[in-house]
Amino acid sequence: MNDKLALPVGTTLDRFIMRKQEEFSYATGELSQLLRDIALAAKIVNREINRAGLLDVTGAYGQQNVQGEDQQKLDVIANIRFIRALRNGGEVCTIISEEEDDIIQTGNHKGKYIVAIDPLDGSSNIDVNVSIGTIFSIYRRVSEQGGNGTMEDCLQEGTRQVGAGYVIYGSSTMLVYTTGHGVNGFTYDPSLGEFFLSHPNITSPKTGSIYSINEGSAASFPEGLKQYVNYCKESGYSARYIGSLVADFHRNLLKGGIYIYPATAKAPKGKLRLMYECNAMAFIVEQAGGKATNGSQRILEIKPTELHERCPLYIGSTEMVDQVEEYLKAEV
Ligand code: AHM
Ligand code: MG
Repeated sequence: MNDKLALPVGTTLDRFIMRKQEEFSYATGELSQLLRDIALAAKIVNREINRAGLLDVTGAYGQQNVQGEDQQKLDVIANIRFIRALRNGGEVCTIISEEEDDIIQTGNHKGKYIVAIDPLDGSSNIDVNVSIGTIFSIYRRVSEQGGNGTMEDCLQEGTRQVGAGYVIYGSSTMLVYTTGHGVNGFTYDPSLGEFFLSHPNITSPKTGSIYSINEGSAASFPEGLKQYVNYCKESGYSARYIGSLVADFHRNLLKGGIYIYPATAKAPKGKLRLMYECNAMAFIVEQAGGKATNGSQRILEIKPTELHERCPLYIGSTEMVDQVEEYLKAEV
């Protein structure tokens, strides 16, 4: 799983991508270009986010997205920026976005790749200066090149991802990604306009003592989950919940912990989207040695049936996910 060739901390993202392309021969360089396009859009979105308070671009946009939630201006801006970068890059034939009802065709009929993206995750935190993120998954199209991508191209299982990552716009901005050969993290230096390798070969601690869950919905948690949360409290674990999946996931990935968004009365199928949030994080956590399930089934093996479907998410340190699954099983 780990990379053969360790590149030193401080290597630029561009150089890293180039060296990995040589090492793993994702031959033609198209995936490399796609990753660079995402990094470019991330820099632009980072700039917009940093200016948000000044430019009055936060706040509701007066429109709702397909999930019936208020769209924030920055959600819209991030959506436009990522789509534009991927369209201009030329490697992607089709995009699906959490912010759009339908498939987006880029017009790049020769593009080999499909991207699923949540352009700005953690939208309730935008207006209050708390960390937010971007999440993306990359798939190879299964349809013939030369035309638009199809629904079948878009609804592939998570196991078929060829790349996935997230950008966290936090106390620093970071890009963390995998192409199936381990996980690497890059920190953005705004003065130089470059991402630099800062977290090589990230591995998830086997266990931890942080649990991240919105306990406001505890009354409708599955019985086994209620008992697991009690166990966390009795064990003196730390409760940490930012309300931005990217930020909660990132902290737990580095420190050891579990993030849970279960089925609740308000969100009977869970809140998070399989295609835009769960699959990417599941690929990353597995590549780092962690685990992701919906409480019983491996996230990456769920066969998607619709673009915006939701699923419960139990993700993080392997032993913690195993343990909560034991509690859930015992309940039956
Ligand atoms: P969003 O994509 O609309 O921002 O929703 C996803 C977010 C996650 O980042 C976060 O973990 C979760 O929703 C928080 O939801 P809740 O406020 O119900 O706890
Ligand atoms: Mg989102």
